[in-house]
Amino acid sequence: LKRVADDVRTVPEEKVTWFPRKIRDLDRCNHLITKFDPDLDQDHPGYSDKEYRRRRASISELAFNYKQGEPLPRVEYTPEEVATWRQVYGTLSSIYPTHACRQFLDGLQQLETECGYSQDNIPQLSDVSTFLREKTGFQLRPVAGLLSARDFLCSLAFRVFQCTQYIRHSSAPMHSPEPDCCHELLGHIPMLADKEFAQFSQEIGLASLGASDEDIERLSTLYWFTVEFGLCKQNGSVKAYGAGLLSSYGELLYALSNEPEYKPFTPEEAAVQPYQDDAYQPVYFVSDSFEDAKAKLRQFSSTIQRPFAIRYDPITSSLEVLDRP
Ligand code: HBI
Ligand code: FE
Repeated sequence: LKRVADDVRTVPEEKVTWFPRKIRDLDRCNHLITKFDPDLDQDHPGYSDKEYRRRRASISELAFNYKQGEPLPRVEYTPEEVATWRQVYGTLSSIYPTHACRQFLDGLQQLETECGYSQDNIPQLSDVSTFLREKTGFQLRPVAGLLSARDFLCSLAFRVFQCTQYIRHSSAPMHSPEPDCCHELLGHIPMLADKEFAQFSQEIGLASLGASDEDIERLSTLYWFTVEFGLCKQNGSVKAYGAGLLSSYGELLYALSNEPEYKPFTPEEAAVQPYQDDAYQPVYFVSDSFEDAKAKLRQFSSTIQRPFAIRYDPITSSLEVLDRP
């Protein structure tokens, strides 16, 4: 492998989709999918609540204006917002001990003792980011809503998790059609405090860089059935590690009942499994362990064809792009 000099490219540039090379490039990775946002989605619980929409827009504005390296914006949540959080936190916490995997429970406990997680406090992204950096090197950046799969995945390559900061509508504390801070802070963050899982997430991100649209589709489906809705075996029983499950009381109960279909996790199958993003999953994939999921994923990533290889440099948080021989 030799380094690709910028002036003597052997890879025809126009054939490869642009992708971020350094962490600051993530300032350009902010393309939103608006289909579930309350200004456009008539089924959003906040659709007819002007005040809610204004509030959500003002919190999203903080994310639109954010540039890599700036301090993460802090939000002073209203008593109504904290009450919504309290209800979500309290309800979910009651079933975590029986339904969540060990890594999640460990992470959440650390967040409670070290990072201000509690029913009465919506944690600030800034504090959570400091916490995660120390645990796994992950950091947060604020995002204004549901991001395109390509932009969402590529940030993971840099161990950056794009995190919404507004909260769901108070009329529907148990469900949000779009990601909100309950989904991110309760569903995703505890898992990102786990070293194995952090590495697993980064590897999906690295595999996405410069990938074709078809491969992005496969990777985001794979992400959906693992990071969002994955189950794993632990001490002989099945537990949840997916954030979509760990932030949804109804689906968490459903996923671990005897109703749904289970399949043993294989990336090849999970990457092409059809699903709807507004209903319970038709099937859940069960991994034997994280080690196992990661090994299988690594093998799968190597089947994604790219005319170059990529090396991540954690010291500079940047990518080296290498020619294939
Ligand atoms: N955007 N803000 C945000 N949060 C997510 O969890 C998220 C996203 N965009 C896409 C996505 N998740 C995934 O489901 C895959 O499409 C990559
Ligand atoms: Fe998510």
